[in-house]
Amino acid sequence: MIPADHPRYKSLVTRERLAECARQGVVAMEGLTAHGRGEAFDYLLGERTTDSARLAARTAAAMLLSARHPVISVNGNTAALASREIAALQKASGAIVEVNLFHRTEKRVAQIEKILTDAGADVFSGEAERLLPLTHDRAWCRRDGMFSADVVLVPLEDGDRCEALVGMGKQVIAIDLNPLSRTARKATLTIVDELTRAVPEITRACTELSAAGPEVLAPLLPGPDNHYLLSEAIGEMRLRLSHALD
Ligand code: PTJ
Repeated sequence: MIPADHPRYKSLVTRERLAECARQGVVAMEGLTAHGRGEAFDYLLGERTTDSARLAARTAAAMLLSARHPVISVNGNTAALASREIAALQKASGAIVEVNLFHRTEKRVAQIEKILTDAGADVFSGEAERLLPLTHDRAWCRRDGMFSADVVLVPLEDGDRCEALVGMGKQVIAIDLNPLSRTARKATLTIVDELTRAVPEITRACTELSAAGPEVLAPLLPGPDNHYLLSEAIGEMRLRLSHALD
């Protein structure tokens, strides 16, 4: 039992949720180490959404709303931490939600699809094929889902698939707390922010931009250069480190 007045309450509850989901097999054991890496970078960011991440989230919203066939890719960590937030983003953006796993088993795919459905998402399931140019199991996706997408949102990605999707001519939006990762550098647009802060931020922007009408979308695209967004995130971290002991 984690006491609600613990100074690291949110972080500890999040870990507890991930550990429980790992015991059930929803989160891969490797997903726990991936989370730990994310936490370390979030410390450096001050565990808050920065101005550059907010700009990236708004651009991501414009990309999703302007897309012909937008897809949100979901893995174990994302389902464990943000399934309700993903369902809300789907409603606001009109994107397809599809499960895509690095440590893929049919059992995990079914478990994650159920978590998403229970949270209110309309999950694109059905026959998966080995369609992406990758030697690992992230190659499995649906022909009318991710394979046909023009814009793909990939929270907590591995760099390989991000690179493969970009190589296929798709626009890739990554959410990754590590601005140095291959994913962050290979994506079309990277939101350097924590998943559970970034997804609602994109949803808010989708709702606001949809209400404002299509003429407001065009000036937001193609949006800031990804290199600029990463250097702003690194700058924030450097600044916090330089004042760490003040
Ligand atoms: O569920 P599966 O089988 O698809 O596997 C998922 C993992 C996460 C194990 C797989 O995609 C993986 O190995 O990912 P990586 O290569 O470790 O990359 C994960 C990235 O996400 C790292 O750069 C972390 O810094 C970042 N990260 C971790 N937790 C968060 C995060 N970024 C945003 N929000 C988080 N909560």
